[in-house]
Order: sequence, then structure tokens, then C-alpha cells
Amino acid sequence: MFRSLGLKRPTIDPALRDRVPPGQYLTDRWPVLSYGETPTIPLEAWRLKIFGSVASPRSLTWSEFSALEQITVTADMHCVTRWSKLDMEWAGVSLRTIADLVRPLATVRHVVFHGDAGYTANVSLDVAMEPDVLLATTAIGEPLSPDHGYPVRAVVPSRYAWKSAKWLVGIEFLEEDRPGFWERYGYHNNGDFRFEERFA
Ligand SMILES: Nc1nc2c(c(=O)[nH]1)N[C@H]1C(S)=C(S)[C@@H](COP(=O)(O)O)O[C@H]1N2
Ligand SMILES: [Mo]
Repeated sequence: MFRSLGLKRPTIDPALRDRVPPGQYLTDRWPVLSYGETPTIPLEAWRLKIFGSVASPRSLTWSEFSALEQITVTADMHCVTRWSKLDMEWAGVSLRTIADLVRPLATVRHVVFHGDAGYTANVSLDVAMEPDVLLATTAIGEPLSPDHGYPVRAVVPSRYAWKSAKWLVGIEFLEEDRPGFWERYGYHNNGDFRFEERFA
């Protein structure tokens, strides 16, 4: 079909092929994937509420959040709509640092990220505590743009990107699992792109 149209068959560089999960294609662009409108969040008004089954819940201001230890992470990004962008560079605060701050109870097994306007995404505590899970404030060396989640977004590299809630305003530690926004619409609860866990 490609040949008959005189087009070159799209190929993946063999060096990159094993980094592209099944059913995904590579893009150099960084698409915007949002359900609903991009909010405007002034830094003075932004709070990060960390709550649920924790010893000391917190509501962090921007200056308190910015004072936490910063990490950088290079990770590939895979959207369930099939685009993948390799080698995204993020900087921000490790979710492990947040957990140390609030001290989840020993019975906690799940984490829900709360984005602006009611967007939620759930992950298991094991996934949440992976060392490259972070609350990012910059991408590719620049502050997040409004469309990509300014001022703070979650980044969960080991799962499809719908788990990486933009415009992050809350982190909830839970004993029981609670499906998030897309999970309730039939997306897979675990969302591991290596196994094409797209839909439940
Ligand atoms: N708050 C919020 N976070 C969100 C979304 C959204 O609609 N609202 N979309 C998700 C989806 S499906 C993807 S693929 C990524 C896309 O991030 P990007 O727009 O920065 O590429 O954000 C995720 N986080
Ligand atoms: Mo997505």
C-alpha cells in the first residue's frame, strides 16, 4: 500500500526499535493530550495537598514545594493513542521525597494523583515509589508550558502517560484502590505499555 502510493514505508531505526513498545510509533514533536481546557494556575494560588492515610498530611505552597530536593529524570513517554516520545527530560521532586514528608501508613497500597478540575489517575504504591516517578516542574530544560501541566505535573515513566496527571494539585495515599478518570471510562487499571494494557 505504501509502495503503490509511492511512499516510503515508515521504518523505525533498528537502534531504537526495542525502546518502542508494541503498537506505538515515534514522534519528535511533543503532542498535547488533554481532556478539557488548559487551566490558568497562578503560583500564589497553587497548593499541593498530600493527604489520605498518612501520618502528617501537608498542603505545600509553591515556595515550600520548590525548596524540596530536586531530581532530574530522562524517560520515554508513551500515550495510549499510540505516540511515543523518547528521552524526555524532566526535573522536579521525587515522589519518594513527598512520601518521606507525610509518612504513609504501613497499610497504604495505592496512590491517586489529583489534577485540576477533577482529573485523577491511580497507581499502585509499588509503581508510585519507583525511583523515576516525579512531580515535574520543567521539561527539556524549560518550565512546563500551560498545556503540558504548569506549574507541576506527575510523571510516571513506567505506565501509559494518562497516569501522569497534569496540573497536579493533590496526592492521595490509599489503602484500597480507586480507579481514576480514564480508568473509570474503561482504560486499564495498571496501564503497563510493555503489555499493551490499554483497555480493561
Ligand atoms: N489533568 C490532566 N492530566 C493529564 C491529561 C488530562 O487530560 N488532564 N491527559 C493525560 C494523557 S492521556 C496524556 S497522554 C498526557 C499527555 O501529556 P502532554 O499533553 O504533556 O503530552 O497527560 C496526561 N495527563
Ligand atoms: Mo494519552
